[in-house]
Amino acid sequence: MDQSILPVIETALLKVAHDKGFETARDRLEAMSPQCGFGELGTCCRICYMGPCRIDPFGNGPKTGICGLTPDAMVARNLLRDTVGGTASHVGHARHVLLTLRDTLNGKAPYQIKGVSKVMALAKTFDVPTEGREVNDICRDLVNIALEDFGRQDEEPNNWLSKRAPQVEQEMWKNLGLMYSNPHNEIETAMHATSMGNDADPMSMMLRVLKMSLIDGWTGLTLTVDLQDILFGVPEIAVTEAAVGVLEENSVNIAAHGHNPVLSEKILEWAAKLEGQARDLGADGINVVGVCCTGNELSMRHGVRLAAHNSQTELILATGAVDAMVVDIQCIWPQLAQVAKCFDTAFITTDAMVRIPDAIHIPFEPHHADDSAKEIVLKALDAFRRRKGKPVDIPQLKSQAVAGLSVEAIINLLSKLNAEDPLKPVLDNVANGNIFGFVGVVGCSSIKFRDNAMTEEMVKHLLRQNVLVLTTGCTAHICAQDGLMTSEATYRYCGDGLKTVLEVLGKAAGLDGPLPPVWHMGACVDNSRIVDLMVALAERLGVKVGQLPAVGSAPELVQEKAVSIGGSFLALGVSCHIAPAPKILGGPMVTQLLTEGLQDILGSVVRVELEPKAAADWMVAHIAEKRTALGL
Ligand code: NFS
Repeated sequence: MDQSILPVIETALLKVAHDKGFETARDRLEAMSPQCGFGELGTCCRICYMGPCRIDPFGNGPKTGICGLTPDAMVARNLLRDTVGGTASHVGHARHVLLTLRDTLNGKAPYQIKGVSKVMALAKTFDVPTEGREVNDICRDLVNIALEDFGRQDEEPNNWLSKRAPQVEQEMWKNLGLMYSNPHNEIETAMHATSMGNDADPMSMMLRVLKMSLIDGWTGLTLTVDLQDILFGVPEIAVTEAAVGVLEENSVNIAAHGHNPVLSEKILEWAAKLEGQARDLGADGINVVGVCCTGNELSMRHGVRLAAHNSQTELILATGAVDAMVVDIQCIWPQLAQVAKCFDTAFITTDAMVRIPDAIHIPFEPHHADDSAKEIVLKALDAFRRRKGKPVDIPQLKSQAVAGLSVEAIINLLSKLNAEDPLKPVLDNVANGNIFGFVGVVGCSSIKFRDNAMTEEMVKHLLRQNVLVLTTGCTAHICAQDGLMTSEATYRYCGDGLKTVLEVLGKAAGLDGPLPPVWHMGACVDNSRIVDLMVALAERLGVKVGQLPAVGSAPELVQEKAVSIGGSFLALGVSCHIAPAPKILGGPMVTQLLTEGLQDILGSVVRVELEPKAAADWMVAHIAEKRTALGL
């Protein structure tokens, strides 16, 4: 039996909270169980005020909504609204970073262009001339190309989609009418189509789900990451640590939580600048730690240590050791303010869109980034002064982790094995079976699956069968905390083939041992990095992305964003495992479409498996089919 570390960490965290009398999300879930069956099946509609309507899919009672809407239309409409929520979140993030970059170039925001190599790479993609030009000028052209996407009122295809997405797949999307122009218009149209008395055709709405997912993939994720790399640099391989034990009793602990590095990068900068003031207060220093996806961003670019995934956020506050938790956007539980209130912890919201009762609100916008970041760090120092000397309860548990595996970092590493054709060593090892296939394990952490250690156990089953795991988001936190991003994990969990490959790569990377078997590729927006890597492999092989021996998995789905990300994988022809079941089972046609029918349209399917081994077995079998089709 493997000694898993993460269950020990989570038990310790829960104990700290319960010993102090806090109720946790698990308690709230239990009090709410069983959850609404209509909601779970997707056959609850509350869009108009004749409703709410509920349809029992087992045939008891009404067969349609009051307006006559069928169960399939109802679940498709609800699913479309989920993807709109997810896509709007990522597109909003993209636009915020875009405007920050524009303002940086205009001298109105205090940031710099750190990713010159990314500017050059994108200039090539977008045919922007570079000869004899300043980096800022080249960058300004890229910004204008991106801004054009948000202003279009014609039907010309979106720039980021048409230039960044693979060509063969674009043909397929064109034939299905999925190409988009202005993401904002599509979000508006989808909300309009799903309001009362418009689209009632489940198939039409499912096509919109796919279109929305494409917007998520190419504007929400890819554009965001391209621009963040320009502003903050392209990640390089770095060693870090993960789990609650990264908090330090005698340091000013600042937990950066949310998604947008435009805030957290500045917090990191100001923490370094105010380190002296912290020491004057008797602290060992300022300890910035990362939570959720903004934590992933910081770990990827600076090796900042990771403190908590999403379902641990309230638990790390219960240690009493967090002096400030500063948040930007998305995945922020209102409960956090309530826990913080019981300690000296300053819980600080910064975005006008994220106001939480009992939080301290310090508006943060890029033009005045330095003033706000300084104010926030000073608030943390203040909180430390009040906390100093009081008992805290930090479980001394953490794991080492390798992070920073951007596509560029991976290619750099592979170049050491084959400078002319860096992807060849990977493809050779795929061909000989040392790498059986790839799984992108992405998305959230869910209290519904933490007790069966869903993500980490599933990953171990995959590794034993020589499947290389690429991860982002909260599943990256889970893998990091469980020690799966270490050389030791390669020895302990990998099949012989995968172990051999990782040993060679570890040597090339100058590590003491093999490369870890689970590659930390970033935050949820960085799923575009996984896609970029798959596209590069497919193009090198001369096949479609969907033909690769690769699968996506969101083993602990929580957020709407994970639904639209899953859709963007499906649109590429990459099948996805998911748990729990999406809220579609009340619609037989929609369920059939996603679990089987999509195969004929896009070459991908959705599979629901709630147990780690069953999930891994399905993925391995699916990969085996892809290998056979490729003649491997
Ligand atoms: Ni992704 Fe990040 Fe975590 Fe899920 Fe939330 S933090 S963007 S949505 S919960 S992985």
